[in-house]
Amino acid sequence: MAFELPALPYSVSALAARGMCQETLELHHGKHHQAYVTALNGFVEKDASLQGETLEAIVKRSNNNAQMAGVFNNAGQHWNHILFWQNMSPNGGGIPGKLETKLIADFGSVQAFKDAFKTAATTQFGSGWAWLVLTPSGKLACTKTPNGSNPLATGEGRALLGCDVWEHSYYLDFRNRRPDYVTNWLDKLANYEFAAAQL
Ligand code: MN3
Repeated sequence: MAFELPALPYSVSALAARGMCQETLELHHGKHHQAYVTALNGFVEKDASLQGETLEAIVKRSNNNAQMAGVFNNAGQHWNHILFWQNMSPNGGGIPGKLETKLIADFGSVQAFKDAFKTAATTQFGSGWAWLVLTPSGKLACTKTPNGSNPLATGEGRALLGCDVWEHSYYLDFRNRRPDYVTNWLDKLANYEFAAAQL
């Protein structure tokens, strides 16, 4: 069974008032994410050993495998974007008490968490992702990965929030200003309800 582009959990114009315009979402979801899904399905069609495998299994198996770099890039990006759409909300930015308590316990303050996340996002050289993960030791941490990689591949923990810092994610709205995109993402777009539900 082929992999499919999931529908957005909101309309393409739903995030415009919060700093992500309709054109960004139309291109990012309808073109970029669709291209990863189409490419992944192309690899699966040509490799019987991938057929019937879950997306998670394909990401793990193709990680650090030079012969499967194309599979990994597209499977990783499909996994990352499925999470990314859920990681934003037209009512984003509000942090539920349960998550706020844990952020303060593990980072010292909500602002310290945001600073750490922003550092991860802005120091990722070139394309990639910034993450809030629940590490295997039970503590929250901010990490970053290049290109299509993710915490599932690196084993750094369960991804609670992932912010796409590829230029296609912010160039129409913020041009070259990645730090402004990330600050806005954390304050107005991030779906902390979703993150809290993963704890
Ligand atoms: Mn993207």
